[in-house]
Amino acid sequence: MKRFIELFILALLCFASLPASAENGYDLWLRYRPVEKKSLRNHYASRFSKVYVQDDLGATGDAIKDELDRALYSMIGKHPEYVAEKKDAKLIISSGDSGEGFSIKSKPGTQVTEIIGEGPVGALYATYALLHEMQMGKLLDNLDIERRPEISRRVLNHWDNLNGTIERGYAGYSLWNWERLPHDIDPRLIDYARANASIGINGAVVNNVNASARSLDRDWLVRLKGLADAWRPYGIKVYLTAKFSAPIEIGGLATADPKDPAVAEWWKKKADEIYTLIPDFGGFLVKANSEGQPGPQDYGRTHAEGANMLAEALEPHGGIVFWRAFVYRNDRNHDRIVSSYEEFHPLDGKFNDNVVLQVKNGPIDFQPREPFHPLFGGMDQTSVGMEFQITQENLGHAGHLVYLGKLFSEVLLSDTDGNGRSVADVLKSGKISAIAGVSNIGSEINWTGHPFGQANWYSFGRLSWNPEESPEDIAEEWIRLTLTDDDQSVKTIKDMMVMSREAVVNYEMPLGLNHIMNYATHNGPEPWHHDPVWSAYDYHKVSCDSIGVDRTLRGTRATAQYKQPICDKFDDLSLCPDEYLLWFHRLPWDYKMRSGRTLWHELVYKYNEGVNQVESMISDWDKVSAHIDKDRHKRVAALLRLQLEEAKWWRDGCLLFFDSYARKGIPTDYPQPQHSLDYYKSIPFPYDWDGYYK
Ligand code: GCW
Repeated sequence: MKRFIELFILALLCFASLPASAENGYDLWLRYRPVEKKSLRNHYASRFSKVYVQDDLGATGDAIKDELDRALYSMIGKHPEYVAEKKDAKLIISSGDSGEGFSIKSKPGTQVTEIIGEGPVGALYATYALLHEMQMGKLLDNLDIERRPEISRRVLNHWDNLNGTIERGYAGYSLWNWERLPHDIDPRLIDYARANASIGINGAVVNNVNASARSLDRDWLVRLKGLADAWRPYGIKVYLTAKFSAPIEIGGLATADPKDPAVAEWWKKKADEIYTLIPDFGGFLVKANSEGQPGPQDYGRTHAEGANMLAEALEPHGGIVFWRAFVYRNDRNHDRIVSSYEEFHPLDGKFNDNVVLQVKNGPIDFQPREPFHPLFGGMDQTSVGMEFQITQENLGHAGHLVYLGKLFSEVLLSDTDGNGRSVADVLKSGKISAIAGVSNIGSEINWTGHPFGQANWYSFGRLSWNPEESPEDIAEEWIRLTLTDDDQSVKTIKDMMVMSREAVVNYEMPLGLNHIMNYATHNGPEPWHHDPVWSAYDYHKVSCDSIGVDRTLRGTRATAQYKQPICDKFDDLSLCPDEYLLWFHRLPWDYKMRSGRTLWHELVYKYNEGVNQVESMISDWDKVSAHIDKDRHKRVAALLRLQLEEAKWWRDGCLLFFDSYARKGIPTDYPQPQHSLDYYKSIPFPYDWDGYYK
């Protein structure tokens, strides 16, 4: 009988080693695929045969065991046996009182592996790291791993509304089942926590920055406690957005003036109430005086005065305030790019210690490529945190394959002062170091809509832990964990991913162009948008002889916001990299580029290069079909075809539009648009619910 069971398990394992015919992507990078090689299976089986987990690790200890159970059963068909004594164990897991760092060491000459976490969560992170080694097919003989996160707050920002919709979310509805919380913890909430813990994410702001004051009502706080309790074992703290006018809206006060003692008192009481329910509540994220949100300036107070009032309420409990720097004047005659620095730079040194200024990666708004925001390196006495956007608001939504690890890394490694002080160094040097990513997940079965959107969540977590990691290596690991282990396919897919970010820049907004997407949906080209309130013309300023915005010292002086020699690098045309050319400079159509082409010709070249890159992604994806499960292969193939169609829409719409000014014509050795400019202008924008589906 025993032999029969063994054969049966073996047959199952062999069967499982073929690309599965149906994978829906739900398991993310935690698929724990069966180990095919018998010798490796035996190697793992002996190393995990007896496991000691220090018994005071609490609920985190249970989470560790749960993960080991799942992973080992799935990978080698066996559950570990837990033993009470260290001396009997092959795997020893213990930890100190607190902290996220850990070590994993093989004991020389034995089959014993020892994990030591600084705290229980460190031990959990180590467990994921050990399972990661196994998923990558490594032997566990010579492990000598020591890790500690470089940035302390690694947080997802969910722009989830209380009614379940998600602002700029393209993967379904919110996962928070408020109506049944705190009683019913949907298993997805635990899988969400597992996924985050496996990549070191340790916080979640659960509601939209365009906030509803109601989320601070006791009603909601009680529900929030359900999430906090469920996620605590995984090291994830909950945060809330705080609407500045809440004292009026739900507190019954006549004002929200931060200098009014009754207002400050209201926030103090609110903080006390929250911490009674959730003792480790992370704090508040605030969008103030931005895009119509209320804020301290409504009362003639500064951002610092507003932030500090909230910070004082949270401080006795150890909470912090993320105060967003995303502000701009609603004035078309004022260059939006310079607004946020102008507003916040004078406030350097005025924020309390438990305030982090949360700054978007670039000075406009999550464009396919932006130079780093000059507040990184420009606020030496303030903790400055990063805000990336994982959801692809301006990069094809969940319809386009765009690997953002490249974008994140490009920004994090940008030199802020010519001496190699990178944006990542700036983040790390804050009293509180912090990095946030606007999440791309929702209720879709595979979490992110596009199967490759998972790689963006994954790479955000990995780079938050260690901003210096190579995005190429991260991509490769994600592919091996998530899609396939076939070496040739891994290489092909990795090349596609690495190129994909450049592709979207090329077919949407090359050479530093920006903000020329559709006004409402932010998907699809609309460089022609022009109305009294908002105009794409302010961002490209196209005319018959030139294009681009002069943001040099002779123009809007955006370059002056950077330290030297970075200022010169952007300001001096002979130094400015091509990718930021039209961001900082206004140039004639016949301007000679480094390539030898004219500016107009270069634009044609770049838009076409983007389309060609998507075409080559399609043929590359075709090549790996034998090594990817059918369902996911088919879905990505279909999405790539959509991406190609939309890339051509961008290329042809933008080139025809710009040429209606330049009047140069598209050189005959490039594909010619199939339709007129009017046709491209008339294409309805997907997701424009109001305009299209009414
Ligand atoms: O890019 C813009 C988005 C808004 C968003 C805003 C912000 C949450 O289009 O949807 O609002 O940025 O970051 O506050």
